[in-house]
Amino acid sequence: MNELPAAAKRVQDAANALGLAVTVTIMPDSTRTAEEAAEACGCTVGQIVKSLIFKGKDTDQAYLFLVSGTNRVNEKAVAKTIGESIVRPDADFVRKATGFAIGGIPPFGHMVKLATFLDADLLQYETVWAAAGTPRAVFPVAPRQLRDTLVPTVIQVA
Ligand code: 5CA
Repeated sequence: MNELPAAAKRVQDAANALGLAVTVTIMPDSTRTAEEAAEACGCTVGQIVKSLIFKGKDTDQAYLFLVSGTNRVNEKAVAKTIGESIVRPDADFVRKATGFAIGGIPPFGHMVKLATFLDADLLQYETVWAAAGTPRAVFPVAPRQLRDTLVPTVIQVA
């Protein structure tokens, strides 16, 4: 078994603790953006899970959105679902809320359990790929498995 970088190992350990049977892989090329990840994983951009952190405008609470690589979160529409306006935080807020740097934010294994929303569009795929702690670490997973493990709020984000 190959040695994983510390941040990727934390994601693998978190998956194991959740009982989610996935294997974190280090790619030879960058998976920092959804486009790069799709290229590296040999899948479509839609099959890439973007793990996006938003910040509640009133509460400063961190919200995690697991979004298909081809979708953009409609912040106004989503505000209605969660009950407050959301804004994109800076990289520092993201690092503090998750314990990971942008480009490698995983869908779980954060410092604290985050309120989590899953893009319903991801559920159409057999397999999707998510970031696993570093800008070259990823894992494939059945989106239904991700949903059943994390029990997120499934929403239409776009
Ligand atoms: N590893 C890839 C594919 S899984 C990945 O993590 N993609 S991502 O989309 O989930 O993460 C990058 C996201 O971070 C982008 O959507 C981008 O909008 C956001 N981002 C990039 N730079 C900043 C920044 N300085 N502050 C806040 N958000 C940022």
